[in-house]
Amino acid sequence: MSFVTSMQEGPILTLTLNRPEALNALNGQVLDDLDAALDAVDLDTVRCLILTGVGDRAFAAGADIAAMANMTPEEAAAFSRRGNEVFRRIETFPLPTVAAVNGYALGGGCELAMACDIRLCSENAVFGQPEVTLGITPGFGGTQRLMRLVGMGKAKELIFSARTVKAAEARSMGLVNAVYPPEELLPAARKLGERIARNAPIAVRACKAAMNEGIDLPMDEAVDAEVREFSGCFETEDQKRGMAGFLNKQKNIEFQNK
Ligand code: CO8
Repeated sequence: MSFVTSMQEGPILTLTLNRPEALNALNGQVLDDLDAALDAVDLDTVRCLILTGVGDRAFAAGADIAAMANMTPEEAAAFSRRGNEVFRRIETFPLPTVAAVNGYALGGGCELAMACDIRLCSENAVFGQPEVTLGITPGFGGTQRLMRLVGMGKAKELIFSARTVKAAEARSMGLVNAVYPPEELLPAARKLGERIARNAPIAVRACKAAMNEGIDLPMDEAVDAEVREFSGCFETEDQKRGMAGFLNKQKNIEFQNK
């Protein structure tokens, strides 16, 4: 029995955290199941991953506090490393990822959403890094990704104060891209996924790689990453298909992922 369910509809694969009794809190098993679900992704047919939580209360209410309560510093380091490893795998996964945040995204839940490329949320979503109320720091990337997304000053305010933010404020600070009524969240995420899926898959992956790499580099090196990814597209059939299609005034070009 896995804590993560996978469902593929056409080019969209939805991974759903499925531990409702603990508001999808992340323990070692959930992290392993998420990792295994990524292992099983068919990169030939899937064009976009959606990550969400089961039910309408939580995306994930954090790392599992019961599992962490009696950890030694060594065990805590191993748990933090494992979470960071899986979340970094999501961040660098060779497909675009959309977090559909359907309720609480606290602590590790907020960190999981931030490891995705794009965040959409429902009107009842609540984001935050409440770790300091538990006597710990964020440990699955929160001290690093929140400031990259919303700026250092806002990130420090939220992490030091442990203040949670509702959907509208999360949107206004750029933590999420759009807010939907709960029943419209997954359809909106799928619609975005389908729109992405219509584009040349290798080019989309190359954009992700260039952007992920460039954000941590000085601009002169960052543009080198762009040159590499851009020129690499010219080895693909899809570049020829896309440009010939434009020149021939062809509509709805079907890309081959080649
Ligand atoms: N861990 C374990 N169990 C949880 C968690 C959690 N993070 N969140 C909720 N649950 C459980 C509750 O214990 C409860 O279980 P039970 O029914 O057996 O008592 C069940 O889920 C339902 O929760 P509530 O009854 O509390 O539901 P409410 O609607 O009253 O409240 C809240 C919802 C506000 C989300 C509340 O559950 C809450 O505050 N949860 C904890 C939020 C939090 O502090 N998250 C941060 C955790 S720390 C973290 O994520 C650090 C990540 C880095 C780790 C580094 C490793 C070393």
